[in-house]
Amino acid sequence: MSYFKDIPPIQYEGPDSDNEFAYRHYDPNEVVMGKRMEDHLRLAVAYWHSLAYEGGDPFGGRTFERPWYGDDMAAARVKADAAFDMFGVLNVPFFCFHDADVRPEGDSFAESRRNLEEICDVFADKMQQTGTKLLWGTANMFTHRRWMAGAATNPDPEIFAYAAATVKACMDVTHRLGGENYVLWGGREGYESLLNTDLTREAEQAGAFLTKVVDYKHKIGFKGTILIEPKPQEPSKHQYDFDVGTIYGFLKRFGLENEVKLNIEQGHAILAGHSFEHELALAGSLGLLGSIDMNRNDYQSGWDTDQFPNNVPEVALAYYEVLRAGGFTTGGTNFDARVRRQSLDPEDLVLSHVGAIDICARGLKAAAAMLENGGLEKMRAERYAGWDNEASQAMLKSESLDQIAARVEETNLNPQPRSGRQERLENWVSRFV
Ligand code: XUL
Ligand code: CO
Repeated sequence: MSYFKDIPPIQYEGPDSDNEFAYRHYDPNEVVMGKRMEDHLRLAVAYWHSLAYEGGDPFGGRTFERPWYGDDMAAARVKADAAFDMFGVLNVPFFCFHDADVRPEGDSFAESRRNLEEICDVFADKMQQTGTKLLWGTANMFTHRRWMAGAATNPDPEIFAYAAATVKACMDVTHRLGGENYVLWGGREGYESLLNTDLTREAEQAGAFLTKVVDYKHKIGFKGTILIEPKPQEPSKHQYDFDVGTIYGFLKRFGLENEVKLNIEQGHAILAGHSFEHELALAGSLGLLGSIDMNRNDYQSGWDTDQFPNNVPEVALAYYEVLRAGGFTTGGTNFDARVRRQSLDPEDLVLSHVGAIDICARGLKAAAAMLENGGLEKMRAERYAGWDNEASQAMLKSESLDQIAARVEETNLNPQPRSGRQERLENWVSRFV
């Protein structure tokens, strides 16, 4: 009997519906800027938060009671049944998982790999039956104690080897399941103390590791995108994949900037001292925008609280940058979000997603309306219009510092500041959100 048996499939009923179990704004078939909303958002449920998380926090353990908790293959199968029931209730097209979310750890590497492959056989059947697709797969190289000092950046080469074998196994199943991306988030790729850390070696190890991942992708003919997920801290005090700008420098250093893109998460952007839209805009401008992990942090606590998004203006500015960058290709919107530990019921798991999906739909529609109106781009173009002539371009490309200085004196240049119009632009945005 399904864990979600009392919950009807969630359908679009429009903004006036007062049915809790309905979408008010997410209509998969509604066409926004020439594309179905489902194809824009490419929504995914995160297996770890909705199926594997047990309600623990640093001060207390499991609060949830789910019939699939357990560390054997039988439990993993019950969990898979519940997962696909939930995807069906929500009518989301994608899911994402780590190896550790879906299979029990074995007594050896080979047994862990076989467990993973066996569960992925179950997934393959269910995906075929339901049409649910895999947005991305990934390896959990942060929970088990072996990873405490990092995976690729570990001081111990045996851990590097174990990490390489782990990623190979996860890429293999991702490839087999038709996954559209493969994600690397390096929660322990960083350090606790600089006193015991060789930064130079660790960066070389990370570069060598990622190069092997990219080579392997080509070797097996995986057509998806390799994505790195930036985050500045937590669990490590300092993490190497700090933010978009930092990863760009890393990719350039190892010649991988055309091979790897980014999976950008709202809460991680905030931890790095940026806004989500900043990280998305920068990734878009560098050609690195791959996919997003949608959530929100608690703005007071300063932790990565992985809550469901509930702020349309913020989400609208995020999708504005996604649309401006041309929208998702292999990427999508993964809800890297979990219910609070007091939210015990199956309804909580489902309705948390329903609310978040509606927020994303509203954000997307507002973003599309802003882009179609063109007001922001027009004001921006006007602000930089001085650069759109030959003389300005010549200054950038060919004039030397002393030539520019001479011209400034010859023409008695006396530039006058102009308004940045920030509040007018904020007012403009408010009309759409
Ligand atoms: C951790 C986080 C991860 C990655 C995948 O903060 O976001 O769940 O998304 O490993
Ligand atoms: Co994430």
